[in-house]
Amino acid sequence: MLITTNSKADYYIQLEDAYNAHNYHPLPVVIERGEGVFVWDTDNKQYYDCLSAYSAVNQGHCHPRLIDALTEQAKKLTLTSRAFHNNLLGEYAEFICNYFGYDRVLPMNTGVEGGETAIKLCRKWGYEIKGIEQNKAKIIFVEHNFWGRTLAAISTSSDEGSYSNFGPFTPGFEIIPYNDLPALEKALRDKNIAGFMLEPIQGEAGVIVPDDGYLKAAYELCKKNNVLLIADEVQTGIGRTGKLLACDYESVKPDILILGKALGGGVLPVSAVLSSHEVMLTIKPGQHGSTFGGNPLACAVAMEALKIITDEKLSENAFKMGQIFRSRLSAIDSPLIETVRGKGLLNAAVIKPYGKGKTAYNICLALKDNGLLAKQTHDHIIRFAPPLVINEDQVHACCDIIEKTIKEEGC
Ligand code: IF1
Repeated sequence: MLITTNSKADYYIQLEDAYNAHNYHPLPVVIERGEGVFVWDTDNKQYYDCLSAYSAVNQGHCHPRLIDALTEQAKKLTLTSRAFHNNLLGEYAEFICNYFGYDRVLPMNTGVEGGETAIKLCRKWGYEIKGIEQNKAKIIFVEHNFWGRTLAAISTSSDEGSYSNFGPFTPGFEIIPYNDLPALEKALRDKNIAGFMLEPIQGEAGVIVPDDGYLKAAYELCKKNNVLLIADEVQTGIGRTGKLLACDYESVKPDILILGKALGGGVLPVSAVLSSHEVMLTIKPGQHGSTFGGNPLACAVAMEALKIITDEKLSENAFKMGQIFRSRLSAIDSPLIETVRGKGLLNAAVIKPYGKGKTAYNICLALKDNGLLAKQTHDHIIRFAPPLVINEDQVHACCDIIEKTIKEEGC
């Protein structure tokens, strides 16, 4: 295709536009290189990455230990399929089960595969252990959840853009309001409920932090009703919110834990579902799996990704840097900012249209021009989620850019 432009970025954008599905509307920036908290575009302009690929790059871009783990293993063995054993899967399974305190793991690749796996495990447990009548099992979800783009995932969505014209939808799901214990108590009276699946903090919904105690109380209600609590920590897990898991803030140990994104350190798609012997062993050989699930390359990378979180104390750093970040943003005196919220380094600024009716997208464009990349979620919320390796000077530099931009846009 003949593209006439003097700009490298424009060339790549036009090429992408000509040959890709239009299932995204990215910011007009073309990234070519990444290291730590920084990325550089095709004109070698540096940016602070305040999205971290939606929390998949918690360890920072191209972490040398991850690149080494990837390249060393890639020279030896990358994929055997599960038709045969390999020398890393057992070691990885033991490592990750001990790391998070679970009996067993079912390795998958993407976060949504983790969610699908959790639902299959929960239903199987519902029929074979809880004794729910065949094909009557239900799982409760919350409004404004996001756990991926598969048909099951969009069947639980309350966002029309996610499900419109993709029906018919998967049955057996109920949706209740988030952060609403009476609604959960009422829904749990149904004896066909097998599970309750939620994000401990809702990411895509706009970094919605539930009331203190909600998660713990929800867990207790599930226990009381013999229902499995399924925590989707694909985005909130692995240090992002200032603890290893967001569930750790309330000492809740979910019956089924879903991990993804930063489990692969932003280098490979790696997801995992962790649970007890009782739940996990309801799935027998041949009843679930995937070509790449548990591949040796992913095992090597995921073990290193988790070791980095511990060795570099990235959960603790996220906690401290997040406090600085929120206090700096909350101190910005601007009619544009309605509120700032989040935990650890999963934060959001809620923008209210002011005067020129600025949207969050406009501000993200201006932030880009000022050297910081962030993405809006919905029209009025900007998520700020830098890699967890960010240091105090870099947090202040990011906040200086945000403050400067907000003042310029809001004046
Ligand atoms: C896109 C959103 C975030 C997730 C949670 C499971 C998954 C995700 C809590 C599925 C994935 C990604 C998907 C990605 C953008 C991003 C996203 F904006 F779409 F909603 F982070 F908020 N559970 N979230 O956040 O994991 O299958 O993608 O590996 O679709 O563009 P996945």
